Amino acid sequence: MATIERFNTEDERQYYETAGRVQVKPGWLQGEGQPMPEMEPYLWRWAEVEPLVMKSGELVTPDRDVERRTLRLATPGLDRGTTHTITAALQLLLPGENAPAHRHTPTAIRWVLKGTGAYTTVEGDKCYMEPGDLVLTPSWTWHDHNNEGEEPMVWLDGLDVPLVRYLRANFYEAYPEDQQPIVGVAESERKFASGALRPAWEEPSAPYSALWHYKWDKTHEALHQLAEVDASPFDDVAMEFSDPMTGGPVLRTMTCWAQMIRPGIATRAHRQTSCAVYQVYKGEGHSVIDGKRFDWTEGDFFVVPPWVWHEHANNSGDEAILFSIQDIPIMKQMALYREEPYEANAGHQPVTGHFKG
Ligand code: GTQ
Ligand code: FE2
Repeated sequence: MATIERFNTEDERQYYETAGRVQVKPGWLQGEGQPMPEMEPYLWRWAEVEPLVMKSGELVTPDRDVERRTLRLATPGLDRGTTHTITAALQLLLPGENAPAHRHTPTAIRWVLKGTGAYTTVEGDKCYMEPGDLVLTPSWTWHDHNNEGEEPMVWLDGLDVPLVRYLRANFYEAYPEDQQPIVGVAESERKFASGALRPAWEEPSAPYSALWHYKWDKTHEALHQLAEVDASPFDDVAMEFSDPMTGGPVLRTMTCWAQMIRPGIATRAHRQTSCAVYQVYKGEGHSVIDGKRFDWTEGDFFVVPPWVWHEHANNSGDEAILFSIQDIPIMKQMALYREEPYEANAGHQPVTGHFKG
C-alpha cells in the first residue's frame, strides 16, 4: 500500500490506514489518466545491427542450443517489446538450418531483409521468402522456418507478444516433429494471385487474412501505380497490406504498411494513438519525431511511440521505401483510435534536436 500524505486529522489518518489494510484505494488520490510517457522514439542503424546479427550465427544454433536465434529491437525505457504492443526482432537462419515447428497465440509477421532459398511453412503451405516479402503467421498457426539455400537469411519478426502477455492469453505449443508436413507450395499466394480476385465460393472464415504471403514485386508495383494517381499529405504513397476476403487489415492486432516517400517530399506531421515500428527497406531520408530529427538510411529501423508528432521527408534523388508494423487495428476495434494533424507552421514541427543514438 502506497503511503498517503494527505490527511489533516487523526480521523482521516485512520481512514486511509484502514483503507490500505482492507486493500481499497481512494480514487481521489490518483492523478488523471495520461498517455504513458515511458517510451521514447528510437532508431537502430543497420550498419551497427547487421554485424551483430551475422555474428549471432557463430554464437548460437537454433534447435541445438536455443529455441530461436533472434535479436530484439529493445527500445530504451521498455522492459520488453519494441513498443508496449509490438515486439520486433531480427532473425538469422543459416543454410541447412531449421527453426523447429510450433504455434503460439501471439501473431507474427515476417518481413524479409536478406537472402533467398529459405521458406516458412505456415499450416502446411510452403512460403519461399525473398527480400521485401511479407509472410504472416497468424495466431495459433503452425510454423517452421527452413533454409534450403546457400545464403544466410535475415528477416524482421513482428509479434503482438506484449499485448497478448498483458491480456494473459499467451499460449505456446511445440510440434512433435522439427518440421510439419508440407501440404502445398505457395497455395495461399496462388489462390489470390491477382491481388483483386478471390475464389468465388469462399467466405471469410478465419479472423486473419487467408493470404499469408505478399510478394515484393507486387508490393513495389502497387506503390508505383498509386504514385501515378494519388498520395497522402501525411504518409505520401502509403499502402496497407489487406486481407483479400475482407479488404481490411491482414491481422486483428497489427497492420502492415509499405510506403514510398518520393524524392523531394516532406510530409505533414500528425499523431495517432497507435504506434509503429518502421524498417527502411530502400533509400534514405529522415523523420521528425517529437521534434527530433532522425536521419535514416537503407536497412535502419525506427519506432514511433503513441501520440507523438511525426513526419517523413526524402531529400535524396531516389525513392525511399518504408515498411511498418502498426497496432492500428486493435485501437480501432476498441474505439480508441484517434488521429490529429499538426496545424501550425504549415504542418511541420520545429526541429529541436538530432537523434545521435
Ligand atoms: O520465428 O517463430 O522473433 O515464435 C519470436 C517468437 C520469432 C518464430 C520471434 C517466435 C518466432
Ligand atoms: Fe513462432
